Amino acid sequence: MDGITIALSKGRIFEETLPLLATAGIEPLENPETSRKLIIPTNRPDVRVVIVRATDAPTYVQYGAADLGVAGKDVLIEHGGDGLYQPIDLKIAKCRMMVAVPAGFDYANAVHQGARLRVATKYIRIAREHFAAKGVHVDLIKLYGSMELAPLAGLADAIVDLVSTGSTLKANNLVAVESVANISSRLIVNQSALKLKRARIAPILDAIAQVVNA
Ligand code: PRT
Ligand code: MG
Repeated sequence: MDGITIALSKGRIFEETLPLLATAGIEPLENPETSRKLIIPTNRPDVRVVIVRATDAPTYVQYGAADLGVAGKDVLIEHGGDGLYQPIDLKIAKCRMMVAVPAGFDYANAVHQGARLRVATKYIRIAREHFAAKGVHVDLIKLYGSMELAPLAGLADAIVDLVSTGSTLKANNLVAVESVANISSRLIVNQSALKLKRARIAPILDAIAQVVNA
């Protein structure tokens, strides 16, 4: 496609990216929450939005199936940055990646004793680096969702997961015991698309950078 394709995931990223796109004069013509369409036209005939899973946005942009996209730093660290230019921290979809344990579990003492902890997470790479840097011995268990269940069901001693309001942890009788990283979403750009379509992409980046840094 000669125009511009933007990869977004449904939910908070789509919602919070909308006002940023609007400042660049781009308005999607349908809402992915109500439409089943995966390719959404915009008010600009040369710009379209493709709806992808949050974890797939870097892949679409890396291979050039989308020129631009938005992805959480959590997703970007796990994916790796290959072929991606990450010019703007959009400061949206903010949360923290935390270590959490069942209320009553003495995490500090377990770490102090040198216990080997079983940690369930979707974020194997981030968790491995975090615990290695602290010299904590862990067995990492890969999950694809509902991390909060793992300690309750006896699968793991701890989890590494994203926390925003904290109500999911609370509802499951878990407490956050350590911060791993502050997370927000980045604009990602295919490197060769930026060269080949610079005349069209650069003004979009400029408009977004201006509101984000205002
Ligand atoms: O939901 P789905 O399985 O389709 O995919 P996804 O979870 O990858 O996508 P989505 O849209 O939920 O998240 C997209 C991005 O939003 C993530 O990659 C993060 O960068 C960012 N983000 C910000 C969050 C949260 N806040 C967040 N709270 N992503 C997920 N959560 C989850 C968290 O995993 C936990 O289960 O919400 C729950 C905790 O929320 P609180 O408010 O109860 O603390
Ligand atoms: Mg989710």
